[in-house]
Amino acid sequence: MRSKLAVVLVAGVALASPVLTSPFAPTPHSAAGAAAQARPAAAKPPQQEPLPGDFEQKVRRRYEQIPEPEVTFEQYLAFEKEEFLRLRQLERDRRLRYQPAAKKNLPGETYNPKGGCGNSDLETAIDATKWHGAYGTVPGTGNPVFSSFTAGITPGNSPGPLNSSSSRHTWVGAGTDPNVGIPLTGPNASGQPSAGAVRIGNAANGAGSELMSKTFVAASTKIGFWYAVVLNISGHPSPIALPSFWVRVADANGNVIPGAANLGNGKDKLLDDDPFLKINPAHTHAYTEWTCAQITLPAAQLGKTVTVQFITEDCVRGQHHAYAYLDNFCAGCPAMPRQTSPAQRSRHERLTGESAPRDGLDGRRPPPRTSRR
Ligand SMILES: [Ca+2]
Repeated sequence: MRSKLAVVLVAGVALASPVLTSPFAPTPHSAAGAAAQARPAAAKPPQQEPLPGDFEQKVRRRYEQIPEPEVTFEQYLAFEKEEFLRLRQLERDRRLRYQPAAKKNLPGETYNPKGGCGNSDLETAIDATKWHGAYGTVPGTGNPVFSSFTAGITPGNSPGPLNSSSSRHTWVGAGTDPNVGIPLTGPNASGQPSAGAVRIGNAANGAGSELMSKTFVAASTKIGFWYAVVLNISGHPSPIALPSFWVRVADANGNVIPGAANLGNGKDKLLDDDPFLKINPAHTHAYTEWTCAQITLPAAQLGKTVTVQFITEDCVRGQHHAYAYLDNFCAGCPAMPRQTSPAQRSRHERLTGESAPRDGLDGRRPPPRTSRR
């Protein structure tokens, strides 16, 4: 299994305390430090170079300090090894790093920064000249460090099994999700499931994070898109430990544009304990049906470079996955009720302790949340 737990783990190589002992612990990410420890004199490809002699010993020491490990030591070790090698490779070749606003093309991609709405319906394939892809891991802080992500759309248009950790950005045709029974593709103009979409992330564990993004010059302040989210119910109390889907809209400097994205809960992020998510009969996954959401840019962003990132994050403790489907980028959203009912607000406030938005729930009904695991 590929390491998705790894930033957390490899960060531990350079840190005195193991990140996984607490999802609240700060997790400075040090690919450079990890790579420096591992770099031998021989000029072999990074994957073929030996691991440090005490690698497994250190991993075991960190593993034994995890109060409630959610993976076996063998899984933990495999995660760490793979992530160590990934970061070592990134350190050797910086062109492999995810650079959302890069002016130079990335290896294997001929990305056009003015791609904008190109390949937005994803009907036949993912066009790697119109999308950026990347993957990494979720550190203990819960905040992915995108500069530590490896660029590329994988496997893209090749088969990508849902349960494979290597299926990070997978083109999917019409079908049904095996975990929650929703269509794999967003609606076409007739309102029926379309011929193709993309699945971001997978149903494998390991604290992985995947993203797809577009960087373009904003020609409109309104950008609609369709998404469906499937989040493995973690039962964890910490917001940063929860599987999530995040739509991050950033300006030309990479800073989040506040309030630009609203996933229907008044926020740009959905966590697995959001009371407005549906729950599958097996109570293993929280999910949304296909939903249209809209990005609203400030007028000051017109004519400027904007990056929209669709990000899935597994739980940082390593056992619970997150994935999402995306379709119809740049589509307009049909008119939908934007008023939240008093009953919805009441339930939201009772379950979350937070004030419920009055205009952002899109008529979604809070599901029963009496059984979690
Ligand atoms: Ca489609």
